[in-house]
Amino acid sequence: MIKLHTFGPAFGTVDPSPFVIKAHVLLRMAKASYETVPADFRKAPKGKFPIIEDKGRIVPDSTLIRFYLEEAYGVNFDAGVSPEGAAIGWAFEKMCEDHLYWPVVHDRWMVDANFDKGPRKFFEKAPALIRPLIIAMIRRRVRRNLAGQGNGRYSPDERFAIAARCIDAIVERLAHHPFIGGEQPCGADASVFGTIACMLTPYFDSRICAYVQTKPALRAYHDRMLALYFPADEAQKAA
Ligand SMILES: N[C@@H](CCC(=O)N[C@@H](CS)C(=O)NCC(=O)O)C(=O)O
Repeated sequence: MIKLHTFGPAFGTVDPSPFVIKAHVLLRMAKASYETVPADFRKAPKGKFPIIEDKGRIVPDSTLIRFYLEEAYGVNFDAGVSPEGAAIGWAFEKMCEDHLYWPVVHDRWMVDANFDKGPRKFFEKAPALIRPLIIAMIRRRVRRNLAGQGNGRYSPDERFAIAARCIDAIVERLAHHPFIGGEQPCGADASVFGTIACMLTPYFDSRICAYVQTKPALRAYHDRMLALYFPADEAQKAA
């Protein structure tokens, strides 16, 4: 059985990482049987998650996991949409991963109150004596990553304005289609859903997430995806 390395569930979502949520959805779209195991950094060749283990192979990176499932299991994630829908979906996916992801990282890691109730929990198992050092080191690394990517160099208003434009683009697309590629879910929905799920959780105080939470279309999209791929969670929500 495929093993998916995860961090979650945490902070009101299936996983704190949108990329791990994406991998969950891809595996469910592929109807693969899989189990989750706690993220093991010693096994992560790129030092990031998700990774999957399958038949003695380790596959890192959510997009490479998709490619692997396509190749090894003959899954066509985009069978339900047109080539144009798949292309548009791909562009939205990469907008989510390479842009919208970063303000979320910023707000969780750089805002002290959010960090204290969120990512700080990841370090609870570190030895108490060196825990503050590890936390300071990792937070410095995240700050460097944010600056390297560029998002960390924006003022709060700039960061919000650009992210809000991305959110508006998703809302506009979903005003015309129930899913990002068209009438049926496609591979990109795994990623867009993961991003939106991480922004809909009210757990963190974040201006851009609060903006997402004002968009009924995004809540409806999230719930459609949840009903399709996480029916048990959907039932819990309704209860
Ligand atoms: N391109 C990667 C990105 C994955 C990624 O950034 N994962 C983050 C969690 S959201 C991670 O594992 N970070 C751990 C670290 O950087 O130490 C993918 O699509 O899987």
